[in-house]
Order: sequence, then structure tokens, then C-alpha cells
Amino acid sequence: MLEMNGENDTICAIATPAGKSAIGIVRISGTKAFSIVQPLFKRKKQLSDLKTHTIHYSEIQDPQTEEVIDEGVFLVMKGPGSYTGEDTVEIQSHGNPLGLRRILSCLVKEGARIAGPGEFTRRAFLSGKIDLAQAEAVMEVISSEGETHYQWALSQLKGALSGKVDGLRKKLLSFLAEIEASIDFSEDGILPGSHKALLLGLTAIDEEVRTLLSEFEAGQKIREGFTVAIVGRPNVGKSSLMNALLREDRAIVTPFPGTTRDLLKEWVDLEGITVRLIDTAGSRETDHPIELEGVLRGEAAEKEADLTVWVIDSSEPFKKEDDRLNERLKERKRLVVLNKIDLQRVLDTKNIQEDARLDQVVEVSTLTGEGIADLRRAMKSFLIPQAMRERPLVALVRHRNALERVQEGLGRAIISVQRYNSSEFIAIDVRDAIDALGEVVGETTTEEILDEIFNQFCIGK
Ligand SMILES: Nc1nc2c(ncn2[C@@H]2O[C@H](COP(=O)(O)OP(=O)(O)OP(=O)(O)O)[C@@H](O)[C@H]2O)c(=O)[nH]1
Ligand SMILES: [Mg+2]
Repeated sequence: MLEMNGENDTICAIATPAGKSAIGIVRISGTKAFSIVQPLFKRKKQLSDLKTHTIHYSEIQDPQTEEVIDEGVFLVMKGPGSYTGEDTVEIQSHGNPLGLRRILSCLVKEGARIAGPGEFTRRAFLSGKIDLAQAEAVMEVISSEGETHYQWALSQLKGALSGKVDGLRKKLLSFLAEIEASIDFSEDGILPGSHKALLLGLTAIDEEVRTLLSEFEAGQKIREGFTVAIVGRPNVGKSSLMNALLREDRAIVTPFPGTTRDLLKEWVDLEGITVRLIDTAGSRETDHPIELEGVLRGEAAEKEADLTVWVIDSSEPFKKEDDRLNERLKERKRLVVLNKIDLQRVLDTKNIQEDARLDQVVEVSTLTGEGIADLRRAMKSFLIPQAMRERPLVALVRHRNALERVQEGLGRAIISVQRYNSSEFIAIDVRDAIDALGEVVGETTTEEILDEIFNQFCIGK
């Protein structure tokens, strides 16, 4: 088990944000939690005698002056059943930083130490209450912005990724046992009977790791936000669509083609996912230097976008600019929006639907709002396909890096098996893969990695 300086001392921190609130919480955890808090607890009862997970009202006193500094409730949670696994007290008092700091300084005088960032959760990890991937999820639950990010963090906290990683690890460990047994039995190779099964087994695990890695980008975007560019020829209603998705009158809309010049970027919550929308200048050939610059910026935005929403005006024929856009956007992830369906349909959709990639067409009217809800859902499904939502998503760089090492180890092991290399070599590579999987859940880790992770936490968590 990893040791850290002062691991056994008792820590305390204010767990609620700086500022005034209805209630403020001071948290204390460690072997001396009860004896340190006792002198602040004005009642006769001994905290250590109280039943675990019970709440007790009391005035809060300064042990040195016996002055009452506040009143509140004391939550008594005994180890190992507490969050940290240690004896813990949470004092809930009025949410004024003046009082909370006073309580904290009394606790320090009684022998507690102010906790470092994430130290409560670090202790939860060190005492085996949660694994490292779950500890990281705690921070994500606190910091998540959109509903999807939040749900992802919760599922990781519940152990979705840990369970997956543990499963893979157990399979590899049983293969390793087999390989190691064969080292004892045969001199220059693994047992012929298990050769094929081993190859199939390692390949299947490799495939699962590959799937996890292939979804990393989407996972990362769930945390950081996706980028969606709205493009189309002038006057088709791009800015109107931007406003409809933002639910506010943000972009300038006029009946004159060439209204939008600069890129307009706005964050929006799209069905629970965080998206940066970019409204672009209408794409057409132009000699006007300002408009040309706008068109070029629009093209650059397409390149960085995770999804391009291509707006077409259904009340007009398919024009030469639409054709050019169709060509240009062929290789992009795109979704077609037929706008202005409140007007007489003039567009012959046959022209655009010949291209198989255009099977996803959403019909809308930004004027009446028709189809906008469908478009939101279509955009979300495009960015995070349903199947992906049901799997544990890898979204942290640390996990990605570890899984890449798993894949390297597995790749080497698979080649060795194919070449009938010595079991000892295969065992080394499989062990590397197992260790790298262990890094994700913190089974194998270092003090530096823990510092790096927990330093990103807030104090009091
Ligand atoms: N009838 C109808 N008119 C619309 C609809 N959406 C946009 N318009 C009108 O179309 C015109 C152009 O709208 P914009 O949103 O400025 O179009 P744009 O694509 O941003 O145009 P540029 O910035 O010039 O490229 C305006 O007069 C809008 O009111 C719609 O769904 N129905
Ligand atoms: Mg515009």
C-alpha cells in the first residue's frame, strides 16, 4: 500500500464553497477525529460513544475560551464505513465563512491539519473504498457541465470503466497463469493445446481495448465540448438556425445575402451535451475582400468541427454554390438541414440525395420552429451514437495512455504467440498489458501519479 506523508494524521477542511450560503460544512477525518472535535461539541455526550452515521445538534464552542461561536449539527461516521474509511465528523453550521474559518482554526489548535486538495478522496482510495478511476470520477461529478458529462461521471463513479478494466485484467491474469504453467511444462514453447485458445483470447481482448480507445475522442469531447459548424450558401438561414438552437436572438439576420461576415461562436447545451456552435459567412465566390475573408474563415471552421450542419434553402432550386459545397463537404461528417419548409417547396431533393452520405436530412423552419427539436436530437445522435452511450467511455488522457500501453503489450504478445515464441517472452508482454490495465484503476501506481490526480481536486473533497 502506498504511504504518504502524514497519512495517519487527522485532516480538516471547509467543504462548501467560499461565500455565504444557508449551510456550511467543515469536515474532519482521521484516527483522532472524535477526540479533536470533542472539545468543540458543547454537549456532554462522547462523540466516540455515539452510533455511527448519526446526527447530533449542539452549540459549537471555542475550546480555549469556551465562547459559543455557532451552532449546528455534527454528523458522526465511524471508520471503515465512512467515505474516507476513517473516523469522520462533518459539522454543518451556518454558511458564513467567518464562522466556518473560526471552527477550522479551533480544530487546528486541537491538533488537526488543514487538508490538501482531494485529500479526503485520496484517503478513500488509499483505504480501498474506491479505485483510482472512481476517485477521478468524483472530481468529474463535481466539475461536469452538461447532463451527458455528468451522467458519464456518475457511471464511472459507480464503476462502469473499472468493472470493464477489471474484467479484462482477470481474463489476462488467467491467460498469464496458463502461460506461466506452460513454462514449467515445456522447454521451448507453450502447450500446443492452448495455443489457439490463447491467440483467440488475446485477440478478443485486444479488440475490446481497441473499441475503448476508438471512443476516446468522443469521451473527451463529452468533457470538453463538441464543435459544430453551420455552413451553407448565403441567405439560406444559417444565422436564423444558430439563433433557433441558442434560443436567443444572437446573430444578425437580414434578407440580404452576405449578412454574416465574421465567425460567431457560442456555447449551447444541446440535449445535455455541450456544443460550441459556429455560424459562418455564406459560402460563395466573391471578389469582396471582407466577404472573402469571411468565407475562408468559414472553411477553416468546417475543418475543426466535429460535425458540419449544411443548411439548404428548400424554397429555392439547388444552386451552383450548393453543388460546390456538396463537393467540398463530401468527406466531412455532415448533416443536411432543409430550411424554410414553411414556404413552397422548390428544391428537388433528388439532386442532393444521390450522394449516399446525405441520408440524414432534417427538415426545419427556423421561422416557425418546426423540426428544430428533431434537429437537436439528430445532432446529438450524430455526435454520440446510442451504442456508445451504453458503453463505458474512456474520456481521460491518463486512461487513454494506459490503454495504449495495454494494446502495445497485447500486440507484442499476439505476435509472439503467432511465432510460437517462448512462453517466457509471451508472459512478459502479457504482464505489461496487465500492469497497464492496473494503472487505470490504480492497482499499479506511483506517488507522483496520485499527486498529479489529487492536486486537481478542490480542498475539502
Ligand atoms: N420563410 C422563412 N424564412 C426564413 C427561414 N429561415 C430564415 N429565413 C429568412 O431568410 C433570410 C436569411 O436568413 P439568415 O439567417 O440571415 O441567413 P444566412 O444563411 O445566415 O445568410 P448569410 O449570413 O447572408 O449567409 C432572412 O430574411 C430570414 O428571415 C425560414 O425557416 N422560413
Ligand atoms: Mg448569417
